[in-house]
Amino acid sequence: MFVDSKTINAEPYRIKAVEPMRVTTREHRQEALESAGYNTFLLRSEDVFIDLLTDSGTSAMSDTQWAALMRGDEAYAGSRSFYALEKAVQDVYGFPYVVPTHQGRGAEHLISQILITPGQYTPGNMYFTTTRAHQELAGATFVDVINDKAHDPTAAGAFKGDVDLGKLQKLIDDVGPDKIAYVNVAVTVNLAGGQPVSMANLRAVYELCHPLGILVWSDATRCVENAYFIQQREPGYADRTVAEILREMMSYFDGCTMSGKKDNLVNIGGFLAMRDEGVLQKARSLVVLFEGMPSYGGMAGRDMEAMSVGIREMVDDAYIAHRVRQVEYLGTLLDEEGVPIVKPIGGHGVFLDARAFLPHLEQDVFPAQALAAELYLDSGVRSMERGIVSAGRDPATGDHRRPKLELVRLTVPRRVYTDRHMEVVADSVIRLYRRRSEIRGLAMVYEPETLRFFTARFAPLGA
Ligand code: PM9
Repeated sequence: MFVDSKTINAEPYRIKAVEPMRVTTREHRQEALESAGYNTFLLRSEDVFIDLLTDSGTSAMSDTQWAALMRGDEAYAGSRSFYALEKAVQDVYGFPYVVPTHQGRGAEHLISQILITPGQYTPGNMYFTTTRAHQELAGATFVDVINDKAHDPTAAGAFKGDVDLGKLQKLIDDVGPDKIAYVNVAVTVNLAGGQPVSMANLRAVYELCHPLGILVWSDATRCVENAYFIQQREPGYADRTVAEILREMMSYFDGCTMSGKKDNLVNIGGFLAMRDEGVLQKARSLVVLFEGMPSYGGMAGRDMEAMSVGIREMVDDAYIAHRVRQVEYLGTLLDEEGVPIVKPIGGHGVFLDARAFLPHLEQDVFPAQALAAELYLDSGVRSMERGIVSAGRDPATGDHRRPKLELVRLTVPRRVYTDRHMEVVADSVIRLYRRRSEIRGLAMVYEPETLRFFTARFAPLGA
């Protein structure tokens, strides 16, 4: 029988090794949740059934990547594996210079230290936790210049990650180009629900900034998913390969930071890539201080080797189409039952709109955190809060930042789970939605100073 690969989203790979998962009882999960302080980050993974905490470092590597590990050159300096990585980045992203880092935030740290003079501004299309933290550490003030639709979970739009050129222009007029350290454009936008940026918008940002001498950098962490959305949605790109689209996207940037743990299909690693030799020299002197030699930057040779293979695999059209369509499948199952989710469905996960899911809970009792805890309790599915807890506190006022988006992210790891797992997840979320009025808020009982979402602890509020 003819099988139509456009309607049946079959995995474009066979499974060669399996990792058993543990089904637990509700009593066991209750205990585990209490000892984790109702924070899904603090659960032990062996207590989790389906782990949708993150798509970061959770990908399944291919047989070619596992084979590449054995080719890893662990020389302290001048490793062959570095040159394999450098060549892959040059070929696929188009940047001539590469500095490896242990993961994405290592690259964010270096570029923030290099490009920011204290007192400057770093506009971006919505904040990301680690990115903003490093910008603030270097003395910058982040300014959100994403279009308004991105803050509205129900607004339609093919490219809800687009920069609002009016907002960016206004900031430039208000503070002057010299006060802008660089513009940081994330593709896709994680905290907006994995929403993509259009090619037209990337081009327009570049055309606005370059004549003024303002640098434009990219957080390219999920740029392949973004390229796929451009192929599917933007006029003129349907016949272009994802690889071609990605090269064009990157041509509008002076450089990028990259968490290799996502698109690059590896479990650890990252890099900084750029066109300017001056920035390269500064990055090389800083990387020695914070990460390691410029030819390994905190990564083992074997990890650089596997990453160089992952960079080439990630632009396979069949792979990326399957990956994004699997996320869409999960979102559609929920949407069909009326569960409020961020729409359109993004590239790396489905985001539950906790405000609409739990309208009886004020944002200060952490509805998304409470929903993530409840989902774990119901089925052992682990998700992540992306709302008031993740947003942290305003350094100037000390008060909570209260983002419009109060979300629970169901993040789908790459090449790991099947559609049957997606059905189990959807089933549990739908069950919770039907008894949503019973879900209670939380109180924060321990709050660390930075990036509090990783280690904060909570307790349930009384009935
Ligand atoms: N993202 C995520 O789960 C990892 C944990 S949350 C801090 O989504 C972007 C867009 C990311 C990202 C990590 C990083 C940092 C930068 N930009 O985790 O340091 O989504 O490799 O990358 C996580 P590293």
